[in-house]
Amino acid sequence: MKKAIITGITGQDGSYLAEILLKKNYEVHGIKRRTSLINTKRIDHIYQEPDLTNRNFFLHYGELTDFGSILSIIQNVQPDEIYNLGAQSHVAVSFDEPEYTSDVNALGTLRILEAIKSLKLIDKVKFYQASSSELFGGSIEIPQNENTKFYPKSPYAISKLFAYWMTINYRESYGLFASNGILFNHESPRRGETFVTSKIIKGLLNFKKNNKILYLGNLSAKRDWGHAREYMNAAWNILQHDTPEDFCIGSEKQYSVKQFVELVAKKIGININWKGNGLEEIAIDSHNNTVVAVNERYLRPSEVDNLIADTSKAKKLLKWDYDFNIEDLIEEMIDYELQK
Ligand code: NAP
Ligand code: G4F
Repeated sequence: MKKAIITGITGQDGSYLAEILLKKNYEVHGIKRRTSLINTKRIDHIYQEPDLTNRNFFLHYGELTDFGSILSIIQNVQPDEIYNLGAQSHVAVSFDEPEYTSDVNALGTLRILEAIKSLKLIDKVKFYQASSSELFGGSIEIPQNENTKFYPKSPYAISKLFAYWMTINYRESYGLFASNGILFNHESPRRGETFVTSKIIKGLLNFKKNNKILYLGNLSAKRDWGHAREYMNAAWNILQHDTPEDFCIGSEKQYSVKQFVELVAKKIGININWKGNGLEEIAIDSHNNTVVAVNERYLRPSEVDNLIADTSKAKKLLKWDYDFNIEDLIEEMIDYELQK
């Protein structure tokens, strides 16, 4: 039975990846940091009591900022695969907490790589790094692929750039099987509520129920949004490839934040029209109520305008075949909220 460690097990992606690996008969070890309130909602359905016989799912307290905790978990588990999904993953927050973001995302990755090397596990472990399309940031090349020049535009993206290159450096310097999945935005019912897709869905449902205005930031940013579960299958595939390599994973389709609002509004039966420009832009419903307005608070000091994936390499080498459309994704997210 293969053993895998997942950092970021309590996050959106960690929870999907854990399900996928358990189905493939892995022994899964998740690293979770201590929180004052229990935050295992996304993995409660796969949790196993400590006294269960034949357990194959384990949680370990650990912190990406704490080398000792990372080292001892890797030493005790002796994993075959490590998926580094843990991160301060919010781009806007990274402008407020650039040092912490770098400590977790950049140095956290280095700590894992160094632990693998110190424990002499270079020939045993395969390492997956959760890299991001944010690396492309201000790139003018459309669509973006593995050869597109990086132009990170936030402390988050810069921390991920360090981790990206450190992953390649351990591959080239020491022969570690280490790969970057450069994933474009991916969403699901488990998406954190401060990311724009989840915020829009919850916000428009709230408008429908309570007539409360949804405040957003930049409406014209364009993203390539896919489904997190499908992308975690790709993460697993990346580590099963014959050689360690870096892959772009996305849907190859693009929508603006404004278009996403329109799609959600249509699905839940709010008829909207846009009025005004820039900070004054609003969406109104057929009774002239304001549904969406812009609030400066949600604008970023620097923005990534235009992301869309070219996944030719993954299609060819990993047989990446993504056919989930955005409307189905939105429907799944809305249904989940309504069931709650
Ligand atoms: P997420 O929902 O924010 O989950 C992040 C996970 O990291 C959570 O489990 C979080 O724990 C954990 N974490 C945060 N700080 C930590 C620390 N100091 N030590 C240990 N664990 C820590 O993010 P996600 O959407 O699942 O994304 C997974 C990874 O993919 C991240 O690295 C993200 O940057 C990257 N990525 C995401 C996307 C996307 O569109 N979702 C695209 C490209 C790349 P808590 O639950 O305690 O907060
Ligand atoms: O949903 P977002 O916060 O995601 P963002 O910044 O693209 O980052 C996500 O995807 C990356 C992959 O490309 C990951 F690496 C990263 O970890 C994270 O998962 O914002 C999407 C767009 C941005 O342009 C933002 O400015 O939506 C715009 N936006 C407009 N109003 C807003 C809002 N974003 C948020 N979070 N909240 C708003 O009110």
